[in-house]
Amino acid sequence: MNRKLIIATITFLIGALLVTAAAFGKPQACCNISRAKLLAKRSTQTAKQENGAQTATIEINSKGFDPGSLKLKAGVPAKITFLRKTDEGCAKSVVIKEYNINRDLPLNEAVTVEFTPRKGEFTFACGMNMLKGKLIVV
Ligand SMILES: [Cu+2]
Repeated sequence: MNRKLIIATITFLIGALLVTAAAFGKPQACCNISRAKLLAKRSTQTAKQENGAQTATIEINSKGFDPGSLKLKAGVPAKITFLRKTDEGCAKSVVIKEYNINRDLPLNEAVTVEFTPRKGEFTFACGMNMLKGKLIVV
């Protein structure tokens, strides 16, 4: 038997188990929103390319950040607008550590952050690092 294949299969099974455990694990106390609910609406959106810039809007609703992940192009200035539409939960600010961004998100007020992304994956999160979303830069 191919040993590499067996190891790959076992690794995959353990990974799948961990993901399942995370998805159905206990809700985090911080945000009053269960993990299952958070994962229910995890969509990916691609930023709109326009006049040498890229734009997108991320809402904060009862399900957390929506979309949960955003695809961006590396090296193109990005203007990402965050709009918090709920007083539920704790996403009253947004932090993108790698780009030194930390902004308050007043209720129903659009807040646009600007940065030029580099290749890689980056997390955006609430101020307590509980609610999270992902930037996928290619
Ligand atoms: Cu939080």
